[in-house]
Amino acid sequence: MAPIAKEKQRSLIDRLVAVSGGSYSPEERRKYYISGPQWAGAYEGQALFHAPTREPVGFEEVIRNLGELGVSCWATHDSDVIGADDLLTDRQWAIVARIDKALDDNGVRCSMVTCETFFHPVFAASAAAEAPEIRRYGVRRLQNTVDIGHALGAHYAVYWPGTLGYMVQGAVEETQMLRWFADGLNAACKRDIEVAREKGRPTLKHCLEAKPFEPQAQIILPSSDAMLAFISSGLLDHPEMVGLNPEYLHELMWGGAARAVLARALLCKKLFHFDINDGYPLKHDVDLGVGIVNPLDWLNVLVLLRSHGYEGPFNLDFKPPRTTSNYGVWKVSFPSAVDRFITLWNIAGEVMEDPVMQEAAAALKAGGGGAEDVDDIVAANKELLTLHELMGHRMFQLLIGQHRGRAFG
Ligand code: GLT
Ligand code: MN
Ligand code: MN
Repeated sequence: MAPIAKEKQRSLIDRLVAVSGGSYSPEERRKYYISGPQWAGAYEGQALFHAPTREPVGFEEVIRNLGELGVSCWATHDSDVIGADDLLTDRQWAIVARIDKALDDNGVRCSMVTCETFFHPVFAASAAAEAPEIRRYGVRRLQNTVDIGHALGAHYAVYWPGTLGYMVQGAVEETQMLRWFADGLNAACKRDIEVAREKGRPTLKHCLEAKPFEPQAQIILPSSDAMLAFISSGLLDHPEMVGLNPEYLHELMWGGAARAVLARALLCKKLFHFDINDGYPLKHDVDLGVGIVNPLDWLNVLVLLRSHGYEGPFNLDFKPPRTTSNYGVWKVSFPSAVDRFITLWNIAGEVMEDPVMQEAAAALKAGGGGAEDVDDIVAANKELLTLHELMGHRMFQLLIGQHRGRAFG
């Protein structure tokens, strides 16, 4: 093939996207509670060993593109949209007004706000650091994010505590740090109750998000389960307002089974919000688009969530790869992630109705019959238990459409 001239590359992308097909209309996409975070749309490709590969984009551009694609909601950190010098000043409200207008103009809602307590140097030792002035500043930022959330009509606040832990052991006392972390959350909930009352709005759902090993520190709340224990530790004034925002990849990162993590959160009634993406077990937080690495596992996750009536947001917390251009972020990254999600959601519905899956599950639960002696129990279930593997294969068939007659000659 001859080299593709620069000016022909976008039309090549457009043509191959069209030939690939399988995309949903913006109206169809809007039926789902999907949010696009500012930091995903604006991610420039930078990382510890990586320079940016894309140009900066502001919230107007992100919100406009989400509106055009049919992503119904937008989410942001306070500092994604308001510079450190403007935060906590009157100037921030002029920016909030511009955001509100952009949302309105593009038919997008703000679903979630999150306070950045990990990037700025003031949080080098976390927002629950020893010095009281750091913690006081952290509380002001948390409460201010609650105010911004109410001003923008959000229903969720997310907390990823970043370096809540230590790089060097010995200086930090973990129980104390956890108490200080709880103080911050308590202050956020208190402020929320006041503002919600003033505005006649429901309080926000406050969602903790775990990440096991990033950034370079020992994390003291490394997993969703650790956070569940923290919520019921007695340190929180309003544990009923606090739940989880698990992230699919963060659970894979520690070698967990995302579906089992979600099941535990569901049982505790703490699955408030869900960050959807993909990546590889026991590796870095690469944040690839949902379903691009582990579609079968994702199908299983969505079967669980559909069968338990999860109604919270699905937040596209992914990072378009460094090899994708600014144009590609909106032409390929976002629409393809949303469309894989919707397709997997629909296939999950087919799994739930599939007669093979239903009959196999029912047969396993029926067991082999009234044997009591241990050898008889083993014998009574021996053939039945082969159904586990058959069900796994059936999931694969459902994923690739063989149940609809797709065949390879
Ligand atoms: C950070 C993290 C994400 C969180 C964001 C919310 S911050 O980008 O890697 O998983 O969801 O604060
Ligand atoms: Mn996340
Ligand atoms: Mn991540």
